Amino acid sequence: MTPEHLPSHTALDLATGAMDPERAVSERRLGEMAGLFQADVDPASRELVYRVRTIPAPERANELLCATTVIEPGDVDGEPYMTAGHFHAVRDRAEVYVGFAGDGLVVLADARGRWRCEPLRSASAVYIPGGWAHRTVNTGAERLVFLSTWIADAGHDYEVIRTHGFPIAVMRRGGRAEPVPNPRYRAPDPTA
Ligand code: S6P
Ligand code: ZN
Repeated sequence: MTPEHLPSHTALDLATGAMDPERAVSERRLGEMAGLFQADVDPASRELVYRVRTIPAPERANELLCATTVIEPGDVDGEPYMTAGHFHAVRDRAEVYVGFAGDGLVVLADARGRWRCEPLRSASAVYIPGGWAHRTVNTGAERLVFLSTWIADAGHDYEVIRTHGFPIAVMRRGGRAEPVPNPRYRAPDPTA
């Protein structure tokens, strides 16, 4: 029999993404992101790029997972700090992001190579349809904080993004962050 999942409450700190009660936190350091930025990064770098806190739920299609992400301000040779980016392992699983603080962009791409860039900031929501890979970029000078909620059996496929990249990269040019073509992008096989 499926175990019962009971209601719960979590207080959210909109400025920091912290949760009460505190939840499992995962951290991504710059060195672990070598190969994702346009420029080389020191694989030994322990600099914090982002932190994710997730409210636990059974990873079933009838449940929702929910997490806060906090991306630090910073950049690698003009490319702002960002998340690794992923497709959902179950490709058709959708997701919603709600911005709490800071300024950012969500870069989205599908297996056909179509892409979009949607703004993410306080009081904005970005809808991520199934089949669209997503990466969040902190284009501001402060922390970017947002909430995400997604179908709990979605899982994460980081490998396609690590090996193929996104069609565009976000770069700072003349004081503003904008999408530019990614010369290293390789379109994934949509039939795979
Ligand atoms: C999960 C959702 C977010 C990201 C988080 C970190 O489906 O999209 O919670 O996991 O923003 O990004 P990434 O690409 O490292 O998972
Ligand atoms: Zn996701």
